[in-house]
Amino acid sequence: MIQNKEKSKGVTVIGLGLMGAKLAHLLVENGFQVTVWNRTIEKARELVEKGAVAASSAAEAISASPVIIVCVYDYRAANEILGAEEAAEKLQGKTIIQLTTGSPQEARESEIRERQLGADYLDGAILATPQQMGKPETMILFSGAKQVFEGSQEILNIFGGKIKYLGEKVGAASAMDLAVLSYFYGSLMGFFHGVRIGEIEGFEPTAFGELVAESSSTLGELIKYESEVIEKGDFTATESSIQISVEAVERILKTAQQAGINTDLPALASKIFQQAKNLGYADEEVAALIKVFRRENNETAISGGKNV
Ligand code: FVH
Repeated sequence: MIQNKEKSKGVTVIGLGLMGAKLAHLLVENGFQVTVWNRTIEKARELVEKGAVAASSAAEAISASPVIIVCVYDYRAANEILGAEEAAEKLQGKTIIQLTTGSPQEARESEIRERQLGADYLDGAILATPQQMGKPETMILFSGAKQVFEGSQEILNIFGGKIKYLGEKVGAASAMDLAVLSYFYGSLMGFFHGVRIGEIEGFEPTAFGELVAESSSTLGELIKYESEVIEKGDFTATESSIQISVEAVERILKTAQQAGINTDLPALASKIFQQAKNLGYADEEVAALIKVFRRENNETAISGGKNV
């Protein structure tokens, strides 16, 4: 249980968009003394009605609390806010918890800049939507100074049950966030193609959506196994060979071509698997596809060029 003195120290939230507002609401609901600022201050109204204090400027909001949570559209916006002269001079001795989505390089640059202004800095990446926040399964990744992470636990635990610290390399949280999003968007492209296959065969999208949801843990286990194969570097076929997948993606591509539906996804998958076959990995475990992704001039190899 958070001691009242911890809560009374207060927290500032900068950015009251869909996510920032949710973070502020969670803090208010858990008894913290919350100061908020947003470029469009009207967004603070509901929070003020619940007991938050709306600062008239970002500088005033920074002055109000020892911990500053930033959750705005991108790092450019964050840097504009924190870098404005009157705000920057208030950062001395503060702890900045950056929850805006960014790149590992932006995280590294931010840590340097904020430390130069005398602030502690922690970089975070939220792997959930606003409505999923504050739940036991909500995952947020953090990286940066371990001492700052440990000192912020009471606040961070308000936002979710799976608070993961990835180490002192401050770009780690953003890197893993981008990796998770790569997997997410790749799966999403596969999902949309699957919906189209279902639709041409008379299935509603929800029928397919339920199948995906029910099979997600099995798929997750396979992905985890293949990650272990990649790490070991022994690509002896044990679960599923690349050749099996070459055939499978060809079948998906042919089905799409015959049905006259969008072929972008299966065409891309087929190109990459064919490249693996061209490189002689057909009889290896499907994880061997990583060797294609690790190559440089992919285009030459994909087109079956000599340089393979
Ligand atoms: N929403 C989600 O599902 C995702 C989940 C994963 C993490 N993201 C990241 O969280 C950051 C904020 O996202 P958001 O959903 O709150 O975004 P919006 O609702 O669009 O609100 C954007 C806020 O940023 C402010 N803002 C934008 N540009 C500026 C600027 N130049 N100067 C000052 N503030 C700026 C904007 O202010 P206003 O338009 O209300 O005046 C909003 O407060 C984001 O990095 C996600 O990737 C959320």
